[in-house]
Amino acid sequence: VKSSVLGFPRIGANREVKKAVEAYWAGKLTAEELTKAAADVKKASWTAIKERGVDLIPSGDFTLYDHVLEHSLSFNVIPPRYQGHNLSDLDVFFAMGRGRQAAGVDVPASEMKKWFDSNYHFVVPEVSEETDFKLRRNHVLEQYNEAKALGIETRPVVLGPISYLVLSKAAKGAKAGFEPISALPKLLPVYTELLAQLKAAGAQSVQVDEPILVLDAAAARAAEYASTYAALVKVAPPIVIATYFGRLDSNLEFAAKLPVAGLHIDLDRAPEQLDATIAAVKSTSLVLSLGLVSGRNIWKTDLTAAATLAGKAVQALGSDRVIAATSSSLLHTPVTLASEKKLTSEQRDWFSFALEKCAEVATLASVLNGSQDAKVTAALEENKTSIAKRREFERTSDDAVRKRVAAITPEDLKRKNPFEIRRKAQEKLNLPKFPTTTIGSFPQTKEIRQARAKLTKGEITEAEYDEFIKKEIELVVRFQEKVGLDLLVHGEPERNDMVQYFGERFNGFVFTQNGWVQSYGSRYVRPPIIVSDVSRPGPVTVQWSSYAQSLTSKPMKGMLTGPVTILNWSFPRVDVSRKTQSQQLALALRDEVIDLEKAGIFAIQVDEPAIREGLPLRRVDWDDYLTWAVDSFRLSTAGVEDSTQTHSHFCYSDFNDIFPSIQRLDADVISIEASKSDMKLLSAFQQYGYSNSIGPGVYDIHSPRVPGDQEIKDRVAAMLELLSPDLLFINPDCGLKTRGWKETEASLENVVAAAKWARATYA
Ligand code: THG
Ligand code: ZN
Repeated sequence: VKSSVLGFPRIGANREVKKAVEAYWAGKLTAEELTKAAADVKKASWTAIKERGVDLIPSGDFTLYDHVLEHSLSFNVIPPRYQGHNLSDLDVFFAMGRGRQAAGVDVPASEMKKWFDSNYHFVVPEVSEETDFKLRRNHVLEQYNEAKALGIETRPVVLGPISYLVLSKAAKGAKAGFEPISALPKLLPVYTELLAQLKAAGAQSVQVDEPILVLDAAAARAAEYASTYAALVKVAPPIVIATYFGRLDSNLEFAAKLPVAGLHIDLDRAPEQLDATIAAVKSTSLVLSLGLVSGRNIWKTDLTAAATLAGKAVQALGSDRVIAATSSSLLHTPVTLASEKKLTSEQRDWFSFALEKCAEVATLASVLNGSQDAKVTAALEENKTSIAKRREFERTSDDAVRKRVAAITPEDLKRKNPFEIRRKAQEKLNLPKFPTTTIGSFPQTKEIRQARAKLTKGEITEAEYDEFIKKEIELVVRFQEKVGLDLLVHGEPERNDMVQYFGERFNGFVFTQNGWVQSYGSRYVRPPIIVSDVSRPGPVTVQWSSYAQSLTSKPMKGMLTGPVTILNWSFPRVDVSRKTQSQQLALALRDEVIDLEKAGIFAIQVDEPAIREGLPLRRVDWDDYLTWAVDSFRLSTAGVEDSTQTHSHFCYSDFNDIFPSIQRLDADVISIEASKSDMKLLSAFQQYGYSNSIGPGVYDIHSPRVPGDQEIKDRVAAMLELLSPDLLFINPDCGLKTRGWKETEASLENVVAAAKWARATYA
């Protein structure tokens, strides 16, 4: 039994890659210096993985921005707008990832999408009939050779051709109905060359990721899989096809017949697929790679249980045909527990970050090989003790919380009256027709970040920090009054991250100091960890919202992050269902909502940007998730009077799948990111007959560009073709925290002008 890791975080133990990349963008680092910084991180990772005793060490998965984008550059899948600017390949790469606006070049970023059900975003490849596929470079080979030069033999990782194309979208100029997968015959020679080069360089095997095999959509691709891999195995090193984040289900039948050397399955997400997989591969020569150590969560693996599970495969197939592996790439976990100085020893003993997971797979393989090595035995014993202690802790539940969850009734999920009646009651807010508002956050300036850093370091007192925050809030309120917005917000200067902020103030969470996980490009998040029952020790946002309200006669909107989003962007506990954790969060938030109302805040927004991302990968699992997810949102918001207006906000979302659920949330007002997807999304809302108020974003805040006055009016006019003038709110498409003040002011002035124009035109 060999041990393997499917991929490793590429951010560096101390966010070296973020720092280097951003310095390069700022012109403070040369391309050579950036390459050197990247090389140092790769070397440190490979060395550390090797030291942990892992047999199959990944290479080719490193990137300065996104691994899917690396493939696009290697395959010459470069949309024409990024070509002909005389840029280096490195700059073409970054231009595709984040856009480029300098020296006569003005190109927007490519679209990003969520990577399956994770909080990682990949850059969507754009393919058309015109795409000139060729092996422009071989980033996998480069990294393989780089490791080899350091004396480290690795197993290169490449995203498989079918997953690559299924994750692609048709480029703008493509013929109507063009499907990227139709380009497979043109892409195949590129993979042939890439893999042949790896073989020539001496790679002993290669990991080819085909994560779409866990989707329903792959069922229609059986023939393509068979012919593609029949061709690739002829030239490639032995191929292990990696699937992750879910179960193969019916796709197992054809996947197990592929003429490759091995198949990897995720037993963290879907342990139930082991028996069927063993049965399917038994009569073949396939090696089975078992994803036993979670790549998506940070809990220590129960090595004894994992060894028992894997033992079935060893028994059935023999130890030569089994690999003990991480369930997926470790990209979704922080680098190492070694950086955490503030966890208690009890807490530290529960967790395992990427490097600790490497040691786990190595130990597992040794155990499965029957090793009598004292170190292995000791590691296994130590693990047993840790797991037993955690189990013991899990029994210390919060009875009050448990009782409250058990006592939730259908009535708790219902507002007092239907929307039509609530709408009348909400006239007390005195909002004009076409009310203007924002999504909640205002620019997080350097000064705000510095003040927070000073507080963390103890350089200023809590009281001094609070004074600073109050001044910021006042600034934001005065600004909104001056610009003429109708429904105001306090701007959220006190928040670091919309999830972390609440986690830090609720019981049941633990925080890391350095547990960064890449979200996209150079943007990282530090997911809180849910370790026990969740409750709210006291009001969290009420003091800020009421202070803001005290400054103005206009209505102030309270701002909360919803239960499903807090859950999806945290590391959840695994001893209690996600549904239960979501209900506990919902109850904590419900109390906050009611406290805001008591404090005189009569518009309250509960954001759920991650509700779509949490949708299960298999359609048969949707209903269950959507039921508890929507119920949790309702539980958090339904405790208010008819006259209190509830809002919610969604972004990064493909709503088409979940319209009935959006309606069932029954928020009085929703704001959505619609400015990019033209009006298609809105016509879907119209067709679906969405009945509550809606604020489709009138401009894209993800770019510093200021939308023109007329441009916004045109958008509003187009929206009014599809939506009732009585229900339309006018707002940007997302929070403004990543924007600067200057463009924010100019843009919002145009938003207000458009609303005034609409009031006059549609009076
Ligand atoms: N919070 C969390 N997850 C998210 C978002 C979020 N996932 C989706 C989307 N929003 C991702 N967007 C961002 C945008 C900005 C940043 C991170 C994710 C960001 N991060 C800071 C950085 O990398 O410098 C660190 C922030 C901090 O200090 O905490 O700016 O909003 N959970
Ligand atoms: Zn948003």
